[in-house]
Formats: sequence, C-alpha cells, structure tokens
Amino acid sequence: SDGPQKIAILSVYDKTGLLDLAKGLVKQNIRLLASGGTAKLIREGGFPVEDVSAITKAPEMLSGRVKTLHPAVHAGILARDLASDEKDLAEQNINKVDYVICNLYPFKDTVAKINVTIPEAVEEIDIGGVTLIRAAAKNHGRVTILSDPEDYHDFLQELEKGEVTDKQRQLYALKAFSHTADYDNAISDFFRKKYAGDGVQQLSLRYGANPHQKPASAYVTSGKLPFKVLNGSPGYINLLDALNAWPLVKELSEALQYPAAASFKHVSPAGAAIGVPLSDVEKKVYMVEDIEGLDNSGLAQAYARARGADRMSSFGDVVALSHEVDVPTAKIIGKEVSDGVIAPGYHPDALAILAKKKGGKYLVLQMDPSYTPNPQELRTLYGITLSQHRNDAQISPNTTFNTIIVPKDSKPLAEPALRDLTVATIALKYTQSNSVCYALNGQVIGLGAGQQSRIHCTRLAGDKADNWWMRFHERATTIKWKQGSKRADKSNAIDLLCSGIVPDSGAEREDWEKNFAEVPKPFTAEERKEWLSKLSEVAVSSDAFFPFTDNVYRVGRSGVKYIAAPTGSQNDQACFGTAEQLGITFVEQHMRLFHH
Ligand code: 93A
Repeated sequence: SDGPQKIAILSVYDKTGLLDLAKGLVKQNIRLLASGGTAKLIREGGFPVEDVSAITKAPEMLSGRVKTLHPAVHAGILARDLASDEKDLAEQNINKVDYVICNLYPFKDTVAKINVTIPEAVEEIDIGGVTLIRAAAKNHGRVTILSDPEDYHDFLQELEKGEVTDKQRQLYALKAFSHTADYDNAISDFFRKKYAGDGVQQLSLRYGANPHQKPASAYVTSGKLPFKVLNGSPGYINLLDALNAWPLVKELSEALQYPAAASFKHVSPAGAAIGVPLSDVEKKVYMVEDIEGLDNSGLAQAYARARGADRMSSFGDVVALSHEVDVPTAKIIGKEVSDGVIAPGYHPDALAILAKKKGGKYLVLQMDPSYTPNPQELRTLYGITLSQHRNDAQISPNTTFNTIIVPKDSKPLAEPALRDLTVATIALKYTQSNSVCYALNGQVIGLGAGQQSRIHCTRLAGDKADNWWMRFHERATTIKWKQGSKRADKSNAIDLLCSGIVPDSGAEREDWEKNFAEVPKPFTAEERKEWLSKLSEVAVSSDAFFPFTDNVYRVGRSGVKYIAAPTGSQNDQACFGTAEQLGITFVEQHMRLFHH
C-alpha cells in the first residue's frame, strides 16, 4: 500500500492468540515492535519483530518497570495528522504508530489470592501498559487499540478488507477506556482496604443481607464515609435502614421545624414522627410514662411517637433522630429491643446509656448532618449497574398540598392537616413501594409497605391505624399485667386484643391469658366498631394514584379526613366523587414517590 510502512506496538501479558495476530499483521506488511516477553514469543513463533528498544534506544529497565515508557513510543502513538505534530516527530526522528495491542498485568487475579502482600500487589500495577492503552484510545481518531484478545480475529478480517473503520476504532477505544477504568478501580479498591483504615472511606461488614453472603462492605470512592461508628459494628441491613431513615428525619425536621424520629425495620419505617407533646394517655400507650425529662425533649417525644405507632413492627428497629441525642431519648431506646441508632450527635451521658445496650454491641452511628449525597445514584443488580437521579424532590407543608380537588369550595388546609400530610408523605418517600400511610398528631399511625396491590397497602395500613386507635381504648390502657411482664410480651398481648383476634379457647388463648393478673375481656365486633367510629381527622398519603374507589372507601372507615395522592388513574373522577361523598378532602400531590 501507499505511504510509510505501518507500525504496531505489541505488549501483552495475556499472550492468547498472539501468534495468529502477529502472522496477520506481518501478512499486511506491518512493522512489529514489542516489549521483551511479547517480542520473544513472536520471534520464537518465526515472525519478524523488533524490540521496542530498537526505537527507544533505551533498554528495558528496573526489572521491567520501564519497558515502553518513552517519548519515541508515546509521541508515535499520540501524534495527530497535523502539520505541527508531523514537524515535532520529524525533528525527533519518530515514526507514527498505527496499532497498539496491549493487555495488562493481572492485578485482580493477584490480589484475589489469599495473603497477598502489598509489595506483591504493587508489582502487578501496570504503568506502561495503561499508558499505551490510554494514549492509543485517546488518539482513536487515527490509532487502533486492541485490549482484548477476543477482538484479534475480527480486527484481522477488517485489515484484510482494507482498513479498520472509524466506527470500529471507536468501539475498541471505548473498550480500552472501560478496561483501564476497571483496572484502576481494582487498584483503588485494594488500597482502600489496606490504607484507608476501617470506617474512614470504607467499612467491612459482618456479612450482606444473610450470613452466607460474604464478604460485604460499604464504601465511598472519594472523600470519607459521612458517618462514624461510635459503638457496635453495622450489618448490611442496618445500613440500608440507617441510610433511608436518616434522610427521612432530616427532611421531616426541616419541613416542619420540629425534632423528628423514625423507627425502621426491613428498609421501611414502622413509625416516623415529629416531637409533638404527648398527652398522659399517649405516654401510657407508648410505654414512656416513666421517662424523666420527656416533656422537655422534643426529640424524645418524636421517638416515643415513632416507636409507639406500631410496637410490633418496631421490635428490633434501627432508629434515626434528627438532632443530638439527649438522655430522655436514650432512656426510651434503652428500654426497647432495638438494633441501632443514627443521629448527628450524642450527649455523652446519652451515648453511655446506648453503648451499654445489647451487651455493649448496640450500633451507634454518628451522621454528618451537612453531608449531601451525589445526585446520581448507582446500584448493581444481577451484575447490571442501574443509575438514576436521586429522589431529591422536596415535600413541604407550604407547597405540596395546595391543589385541593374536592370539595371544590375548600379553604386551604389547616396546620394540623398540612403537618400530618407532610409526615405521611415524607415517610412514604422512604418506604418500599407500594405504600400508603395514615398519620395523625404529627406521627405515622399506620403504614403499609411493599404490597404489590395498592388496596392491600391501604387495608394493611388502615388495619394498623385501627389497631393503633384500639390501644387507646380504656380496656387496653388499664390492663392489669402479671408481675414481671416484659415490654415485648405486653405489646404482643395488646396486639392480639386490639386486633380483635383473641381465640375463644385452646392453647393460644391460655398462653395469652398468662400475661395478665386480670384477663381483659376481648372486644366484641360492636365494641370495636363503636370505638373506631371515634377516630377522626386522620390524614392519608399514597405513593401513587388510587386505581379504584375501594381505596377511598377503605380509608374512610379509619377516620380519614384528608387524602394526598397523585392523580392520573382512569378512575380519578370516581375516586374524587367518593371522597366528596365521604366528607374527605382530596389533595393532588403531584409527585409519584415509588421507592425501592
Ligand atoms: O512495568 S510496566 O508498567 N512498565 C512498562 O513500561 C510497561 N510497558 C508495557 N509494564 C509495562 N508493560 C506491560 O508489560 C504490558 O501492559 C503487558 O502486560 C506486559 C508485557 O510484558 P512482556 O512483553 O515483557 O511480556
């Protein structure tokens, strides 16, 4: 062909397919230059090849640490078809390189070996190869970079046909950039584990979602983790809970200007609340009557409500608190079965209380409240990386609930309704979908998470709200417990009573009765109905539109007066009409809030 002889530089660790490639290149009259081991193999295969030192006029040095790093190589690769570049090359007597074939030292395989030392790993950090690959990929307008032996065959076929197409060079360059990025990730990953110190940029976790899922870790790729482990050691699900619960309380507190708390289980809130003062009966129902200083701590009141909403679901929770944890809040947590807490700070006496829990293993995380996450979120699932913009939509009592659909003549909502819709909606933003949330008095009273059918969410949450309200019935608040009853056993016994599912007889009934000094009479259907009819002013939020009117009818049976939900269902008009009939204000909440 016309023009000067084309040049290929070959430097490969993985020598698969090398001889076939050399044969094909030589057939096209391409001049081969190769680093030590690569040149040796080609030569032994009987093909003409020169050492890279033929053009660098420098020997390979430092036991191979410097093989191809030289201006004769890199100017040859990086030069464009520009007069000024040509001039520079001519002055230095350097020829343009047209093809680079390179793959890297096996860093990943080396560090995967047990007990690999740092010097062993360091020797496997490829410098010259990465430079060859990056330079050739950068100049892919002119240069072809082959970084994968799998591509040799197709490449040779293209050469046979004439030249490598622009499109093909682009694809090879893309592969090359991905290859070096992946390689660098493996290196930074290794040194993060060795040098960053546990808990600074990365944290080793005991295991993943289950004990057989090892190893497991949490890390950021730059900067520091935004939380510190003050006590205990977090598990994978603890972090899923904590890192969902923290933004919930942060947003809730900012939206309503109150301290806020959340109680998480399996990556959904069991309760969430702001620090509205508690009545005496609320203190009793939430089992916080004996907490000294409760009335003066908005944070303790918030947690009492968050924890009190659904005591069954909160068993073994991860707690999030918007403000520095004080002694009253720590005392409530101290009495409950709980797994961990995340908060921006801890009063030393509060920390001392928490650090004693679970035989000293209670998880205490201190969150940096100024931390702002990257707006783009990544996760991998089944080996596939998914990326999305974070749900950083703001929910605010002043702006989110202004579009009142029915009743048509409605005045703007009053403060308690706005407050409760805000609590319910922010809770849903951090609840596994589908989700529906009932709220009252600044707290969640019933939350349905993770149901595939919306009506099942609405029912689940509504039944929880009903159960919550039954706990305020005098029969439930005046139970005479057997001496030494534990809190969890009490909660279980109350749940059976208040859900209206105490068996008439049999072993389960006998077990239940063992909890009491004086056995309470189970509620009749009429008694339940009568008491539930007194529940009112409840606010409900839904993370997406109601597809059918059944949802509206169901919420109407649990004292709901306000609904906030997105619209867009074929049955919108029917849902609005049903709400109006039931005396419910229907507010359009413009944002769908699915969360997974
Ligand atoms: O130690 S290096 O980073 N220094 C270099 O200058 C250099 N140039 C190419 N390693 C270098 N290489 C790598 O050597 C290539 O990436 C390839 O993996 C390997 C090929 O060496 P050999 O041809 O001697 O088998």
